[in-house]
This record gives sequence, C-alpha cells and structure tokens, in this order.
Amino acid sequence: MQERPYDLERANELLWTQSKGAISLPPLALVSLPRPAIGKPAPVEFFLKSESNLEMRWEVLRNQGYLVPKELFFVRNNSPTIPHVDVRTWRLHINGNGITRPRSFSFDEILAMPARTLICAIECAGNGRNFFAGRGKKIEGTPWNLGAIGVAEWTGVPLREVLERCGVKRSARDVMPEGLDEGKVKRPIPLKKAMHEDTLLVYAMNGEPLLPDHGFPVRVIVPGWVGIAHIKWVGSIEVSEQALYSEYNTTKYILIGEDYEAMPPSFGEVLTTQKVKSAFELPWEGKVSEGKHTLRGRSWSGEGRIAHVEVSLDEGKTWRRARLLEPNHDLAWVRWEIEWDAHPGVWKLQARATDDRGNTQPDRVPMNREGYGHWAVVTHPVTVVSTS
Ligand SMILES: Nc1nc2c(c(=O)[nH]1)N[C@H]1C(S)=C(S)[C@@H](COP(=O)(O)O)O[C@H]1N2
Ligand SMILES: [Mo]
Repeated sequence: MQERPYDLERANELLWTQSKGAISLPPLALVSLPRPAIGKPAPVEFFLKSESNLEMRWEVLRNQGYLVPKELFFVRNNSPTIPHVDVRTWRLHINGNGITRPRSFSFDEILAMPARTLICAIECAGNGRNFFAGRGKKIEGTPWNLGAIGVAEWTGVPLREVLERCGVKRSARDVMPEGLDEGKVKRPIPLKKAMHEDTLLVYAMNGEPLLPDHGFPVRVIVPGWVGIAHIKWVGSIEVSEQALYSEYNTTKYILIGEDYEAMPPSFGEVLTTQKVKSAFELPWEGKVSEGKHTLRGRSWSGEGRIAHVEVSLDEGKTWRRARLLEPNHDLAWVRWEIEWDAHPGVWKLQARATDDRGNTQPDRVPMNREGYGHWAVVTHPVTVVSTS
C-alpha cells in the first residue's frame, strides 16, 4: 500500500485556508464566497499582476534553490477566476471513441495507483512576449517579460496508467484533458505524447498538495511542452480516433505570420515544445552598486538540457562562458554564475544558452501575430551606481 502524501479528508479545507491566508471558514461556507482570480497571496515584491495572471519577478530567485517554491511560482489563468473543486466529490471522467471502457476515477483511486515523481519546468508559450515590442506593432496578450516560467518537482500518476485502465485503443489519435475552470480550458496532445511515461496527472508540487492556483486537485504535466498543455483542475479527458481541436490549438497558442504555415483547421503552426531561454536573477532595469559581483541567472530548454551558457556585457561583441551549477535536469533549467567587476553606468547584459540538441538562442526570431515563442537573446538593462 502506497503512502498518501496527505490526509484526503482535510485536504480541501486546509488548502483553501492556507491559500487564502487569514480566513479560516469551514469548506461549506467557502462555497458561497465569490471565486477569486488568484488564490494565493500575491505581494508586489514577488509578482507583477495582470488580470488573473502573476508574473514572477526574476530577482526573487536570487536567494532560492533549484526549485521555485509554490509561493513564488507564476500563475497563468485563461479564465477570469479559479474554480473551487471539492476533492471528495471530484471525479476524473475518461471518454471518447479512442477507449473501449469509458469510466471515471475518484481522487482516492488516483492516489492508489503507482506514483512517479519528476522535475520539470512549466513555461507559458507567451513568456518573453514583451521583447517582440519595438518591431512596429503592439502585440495583444499577457505582457510577460521572462517571469512566466517555474521549475518544480511534480508527483502523480502517469496518464498512461489511467488510459490503459480504460482500454485505450491503438488506433486512438488524440487525448484532450479539460479543466473545470469557467472557460473549460482544453488542448489535445497526440496519443504518443499522452502515453509517454513522463506525461503525468499530478496531485503534488514540491512534495505538497497542489495549490488551487496550480490546479488542485489534479493537473496534467507534459514535460517540455508549452504551458497550455499542462491543464489544471482536470475533470475529464477525451480520447479520440479523430484529431481533436479546441480554440487553444486553432486560434490561440499557434504561430501566425509570414514565416509560419497554417495547419488547417488551425490558423497557424501549432506550438508543441518550448525552445531555449535565459534570464538574469536581477530586477528589470534595476540598480547595483559598483564593484565585484557574482552575476547569476538560469537557462532552460523544452527540448533537452542546457550544454553551455555565455554572457556578454558589451552588447554581443564579446562573450564569456558562465559556470553551470548542479543539478542540470532535462526540460527544466540550470543555474549559472559569472564574475562581474561592475563600473558605474548603464549596462546591457545578455545571456545566450545552447542546449544538448544544438539549439542556441538566436539574435532575433521572426514575428508572429500573438507573440509566442520569443527565444532570442534578451538585453537586460542594469544601472551600476557609484559608491564613492
Ligand atoms: N484549466 C486550465 N489549465 C491551464 C490554464 C487555464 O487557464 N485553465 N492555463 C494554462 C497556461 S496558458 C499555462 S502557461 C499554465 C500555467 O500554469 P500555472 O498557473 O500553474 O503556473 O497552465 C495551463 N493550464
Ligand atoms: Mo500559457
């Protein structure tokens, strides 16, 4: 018998009171409260807030370890509010013509299945969107700098285990998890990806139950793929012998533009894996005092692990290799550091990473209408102030 990560009976109650900080009402009373856009506290020191989204400030990672604590993890909600899910009545329904035995699972049944734990990033496809600006056209969408990413340890059951218990057919083609949020957010993944041992239905993040913001009680993890594939508050999953579509793979989370081809009925190229990016653990347009510093940052790839990172302090004329720190997980990130003797003035810092598949961050990436997939080198402005 496998040990439960936490007490199921009290999970709902605990999570809501924890995430709402001050208030501690019994679960029934909570049901009548207005649904929040964000559940956890969102202090301005940690986050930039826009509608129902929280962008992590990169400077907060400076004193953190490899994983992002749940309190600091970015939030991206396509629906205006997050749902209240009662884990005691919650069920996961599996249906569609791609399985022979449609059925549903209780939370207890999910917990009783063989668990798997892994570390990976979740990154919004629009992370870095702001850096497309200044190319003539304003881009709609959540105005992210680089803080729409986090790395955590996820525990759950392989989606494959669940699908096999439903008699998944070899002829099945697409698998589409659907969220219980107002917008019923759903996006398909191909059967092969759904059956990968690392594609999980997770109920724990960094060893604790998921917060409501991150999909309590169960969310999907598809390592390396765009954030939108990682469906939160999953309530049902359709398995189909036909290709499946939703707005999230036909009109949104696709690349539209001259350099991209439409994949009808999708209006553009459908996004799958994330590319390579880098960020400094510094405030945006921040100030540092002159003198010797250790510059720190992180680089990541949705296709492999980071092989090396270079830093330039002279707008790309010369580059120096940064030291990589352990650990360095596939489909997550690596922390790095480099010495800097900072002289007063305005500096433009750049970091450029290469992954073990040979993907190196380019100087520019072609525009696309919705501003997804900006993985070019970013110039980070920092003012060094004189101390004399
Ligand atoms: N049900 C549901 N799942 C969802 C979303 C959503 O709006 N509803 N947002 C997606 C997007 S766009 C991203 S980037 C990630 C963000 O995960 P996080 O909020 O836990 O950081 O969740 C994905 N899963
Ligand atoms: Mo996203």
